[in-house]
Amino acid sequence: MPRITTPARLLVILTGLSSFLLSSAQLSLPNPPFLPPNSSWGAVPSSGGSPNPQWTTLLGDLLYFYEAQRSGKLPANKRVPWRNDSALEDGSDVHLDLTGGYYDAGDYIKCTFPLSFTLMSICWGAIDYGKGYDMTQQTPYLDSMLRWGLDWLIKAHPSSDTLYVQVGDANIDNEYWGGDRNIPTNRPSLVINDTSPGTDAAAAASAAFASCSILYSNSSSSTKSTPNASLNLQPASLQNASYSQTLLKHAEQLYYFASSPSNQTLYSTSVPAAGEAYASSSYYDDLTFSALWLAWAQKNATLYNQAWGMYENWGLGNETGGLDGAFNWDGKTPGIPVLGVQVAQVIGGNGSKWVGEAERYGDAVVAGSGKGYFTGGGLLYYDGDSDEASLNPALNAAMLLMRYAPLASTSSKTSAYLSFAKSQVDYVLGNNPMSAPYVVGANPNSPTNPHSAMAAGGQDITKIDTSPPQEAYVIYGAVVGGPDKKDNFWDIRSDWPETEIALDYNAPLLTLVAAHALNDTTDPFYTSLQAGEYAKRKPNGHPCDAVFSCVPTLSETGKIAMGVVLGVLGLIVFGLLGWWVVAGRGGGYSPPGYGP
Ligand SMILES: *[C@@H]1O[C@H](CO)[C@@H](O)[C@H](O)[C@H]1NC(C)=O
Ligand SMILES: *[C@@H]1O[C@H](CO)[C@@H](O)[C@H](O)[C@H]1NC(C)=O
Ligand SMILES: *[C@@H]1O[C@H](CO)[C@@H](O)[C@H](O)[C@H]1NC(C)=O
Ligand SMILES: *[C@@H]1O[C@H](CO)[C@@H](O)[C@H](O)[C@H]1NC(C)=O
Ligand SMILES: *[C@@H]1O[C@H](CO)[C@@H](O)[C@H](O)[C@H]1NC(C)=O
Ligand SMILES: *[C@@H]1O[C@H](CO)[C@@H](O)[C@H](O)[C@H]1NC(C)=O
Ligand SMILES: *[C@@H]1O[C@H](CO)[C@@H](O)[C@H](O)[C@H]1NC(C)=O
Ligand SMILES: *[C@@H]1O[C@H](CO)[C@@H](O)[C@H](O)[C@H]1NC(C)=O
Ligand SMILES: *[C@@H]1O[C@H](CO)[C@@H](O)[C@H](O)[C@H]1NC(C)=O
Ligand SMILES: *[C@@H]1O[C@H](CO)[C@@H](O)[C@H](O)[C@H]1NC(C)=O
Ligand SMILES: CC(=O)N[C@H]1CO[C@H](CO)[C@@H](O)[C@@H]1O
Repeated sequence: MPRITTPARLLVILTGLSSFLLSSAQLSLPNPPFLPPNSSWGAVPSSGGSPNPQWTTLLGDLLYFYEAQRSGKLPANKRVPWRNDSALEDGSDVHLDLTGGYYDAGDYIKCTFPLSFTLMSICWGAIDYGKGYDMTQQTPYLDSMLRWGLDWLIKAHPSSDTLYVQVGDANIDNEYWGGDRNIPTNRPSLVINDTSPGTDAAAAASAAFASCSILYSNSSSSTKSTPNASLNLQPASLQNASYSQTLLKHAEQLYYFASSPSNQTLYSTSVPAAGEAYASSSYYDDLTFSALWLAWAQKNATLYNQAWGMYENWGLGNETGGLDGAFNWDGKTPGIPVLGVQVAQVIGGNGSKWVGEAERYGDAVVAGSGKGYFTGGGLLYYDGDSDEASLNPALNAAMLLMRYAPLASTSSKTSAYLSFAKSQVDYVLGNNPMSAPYVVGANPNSPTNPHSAMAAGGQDITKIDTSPPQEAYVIYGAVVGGPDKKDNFWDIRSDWPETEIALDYNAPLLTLVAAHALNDTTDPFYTSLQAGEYAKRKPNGHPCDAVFSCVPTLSETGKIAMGVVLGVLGLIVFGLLGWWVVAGRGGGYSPPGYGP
């Protein structure tokens, strides 16, 4: 620890004071602060009540995670004791202040595209389930979380057609495994602009600004989007009209930048280095989604109608349009009709076409008949999208259908959507074949090896799993990637597809938990899980995924089993051949299993 001289002390006090003054623009934070209790607390059933103390704590933990991910100069009243100021030079390469914001995941890059999705998702949830934040006294932390992201996004958008899409180099970053005091300083600032445009990134940032602008506006007139007042859907109490206007201005500029006809291209095409971490596969979904958000923020019927036109012209409801796929930072299509129904109600438009699309999506999800299907343990799984971070597509679908449920055309759809949403939340909170709640620090069976360079406390990238044997810090409230498609989870620190943590992983659970906090007196599933349950079920070895390849090595028993299978197959083939000869079929021959 360096000796602090008196002038330096004064500087520390002054900096502390200025960050106090800055933070006074937001809601004042509770004193004493909310701090996560240790994991033992999550194994003690509560006595219920409203709000239920276990849901209250979980909501607090999920927000606390974002505080652990903060970049830049941290305020004097920071709650995560093991975090330090970091990346204080960000933006210096382009003579801008791009310090602040959030580290994306278990590493130290800052990525605008998934951050935008995260902020949009959280603001959407807080517009509708805001009472959950209010009742649990978490609204000041929600405000602080959102402003830490939005204030950075404002800095990243210094003029109408300029948006910084990434700070840091994914390749340099991938080679660094260590704490927040020695982050490699070569952190380029990557930008889109008129000559180097990015429709998807600009539209996604516009959606973040627009949705949060609605949340911050005095929205009693903006958010009347539920037919049923007893559902208690209302925004969190953090309104600030001038902040809302600022956010709206950024949303408008970015939407017009994104939708300018001559500037439509993927940001990963214009700025390939930024695409290495989060390249999106299409910008049609982003543009349509952001048109709806801006239509809501501006109460703009013209834009609302244009959004339907985009949806149709670009075939977003068609087979390749993404409606039967996952909702996430890349695929926004499933969110579009759900939002469309809400916007129709706010601006008095005809939402019946959106209702049809939303229910086509919702019915396929609950039946497992779209691209998503259910694992043996009951998790919604999309091959491809779920192979890395399996919980995220499931939670995003649950969030969408919970929100849509009260707007559904029949009460049986309402209850099917709600029970689907509950099943996914229960799974994530421990009602799964591993008996593992996938939120760090929530219960003794929670993961203890999240892939987070800053929480791990290691310095040696070749010894991620063993150095140190136990992670240095508990990154409370972090949702990990999740199990494989057989519901197996290994809790291996280097295995980022299963154990990494990320801004967008927490977002849908935050909304789902806010809804439980306002409306569920019974505990989250995990209070029924006592220490040692996961240890009993933890599989041996390692998963087969992007980190661990599984070249088949046959054990003796495996060879015997294979011999039996081959023998049986041989008999079947032999029998079929005989049948084929007897039946006098000619033409080609497809071995069993290779037919159309
Ligand atoms: C509203 O937000 C702005 C911008 O952050 C801030 O300057 C102002 O103090 C806030 N107003 C209130 C009443 O909190
Ligand atoms: C967890 O916290 C409780 C109460 O604060 C304390 O009694 C217990 O020893 C702690 N357990 C662990 C494992 O730190
Ligand atoms: C923050 O700094 C302290 C020393 O002041 C150090 O012990 C800790 O590990 C640092 N945190 C991280 C995440 O590197
Ligand atoms: C856009 O950004 C690129 C760097 O990525 C820069 O070379 C170019 O001059 C910028 N164009 C404008 C119009 O600012
Ligand atoms: C919001 O508007 C309602 C009436 O529509 C008013 O009663 C309330 O005071 C306003 N709140 C704020 C924070 O402006
Ligand atoms: C409103 O929702 C509540 C709770 O789900 C339900 O009991 C009630 O019947 C609903 N009312 C209408 C008019 O849909
Ligand atoms: C609250 O819970 C009840 C019973 O589970 C459910 O019918 C109702 O729709 C829920 N309300 C919200 C806003 O989710
Ligand atoms: C509504 O959207 C249209 C189309 O983008 C735009 O031309 C118009 O200025 C917007 N109206 C308002 C009030 O913002
Ligand atoms: C989407 O499907 C509709 C009807 O099935 C068809 O008319 C339209 O051409 C398709 N759009 C695209 C972009 O494929
Ligand atoms: C809404 O649109 C649908 C078809 O798109 C139409 O059948 C229905 O009559 C319209 N409803 C109203 C109230 O205009
Ligand atoms: C690459 C490209 O077409 N850039 C254009 C984007 O739009 C602005 C006007 O809005 C033009 O000036 C750029 O040439």
